[in-house]
Amino acid sequence: MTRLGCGILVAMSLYSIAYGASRGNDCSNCVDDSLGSNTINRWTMPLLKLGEKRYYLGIFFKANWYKSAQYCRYHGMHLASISSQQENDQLEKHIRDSGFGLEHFWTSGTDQGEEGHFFWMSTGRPLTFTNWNAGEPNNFRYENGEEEHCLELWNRDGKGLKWNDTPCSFETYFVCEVN
Ligand SMILES: [Ca+2]
Ligand SMILES: [Ca+2]
Repeated sequence: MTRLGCGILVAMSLYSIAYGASRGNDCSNCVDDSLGSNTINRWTMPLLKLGEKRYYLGIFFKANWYKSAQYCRYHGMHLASISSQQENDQLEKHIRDSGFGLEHFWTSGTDQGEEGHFFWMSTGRPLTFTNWNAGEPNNFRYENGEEEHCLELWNRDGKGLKWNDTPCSFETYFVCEVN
């Protein structure tokens, strides 16, 4: 056997030992096999199940909307979409209970495709339920010419995590979801 072939065999054996040993560990809060081949996520992504969905709060680093979306996709998820008051309230409570109620969080909402027409990038669907803060979305234009096209959750005035359109280049926390 070639050195390379031997190396692959050893790597595969180690993988199956590690994988096999962990199979007995029922990880109900983790991304499962059906989400793709990236099974390493089974043990690394703490997800919380709320209703039909499981959520991951991206609270260990801040990133712009694109990088946040990429991070969620890499881990078999999408940036979150919010389709009902109940879903909104559950997610808000989860964020607040986690101690991050005063932070900003990206969702998958955006009107980059057509100004003023927001949709959820995660599902391709237009917004059916909305929870905009007063005066939002205002598509504010900044000095550098950038306008607001990405939907964040933000407790702007102490009235809860309402929706706001903000520049997609803004770096903040984010919420990933998986069904
Ligand atoms: Ca906009
Ligand atoms: Ca705004």
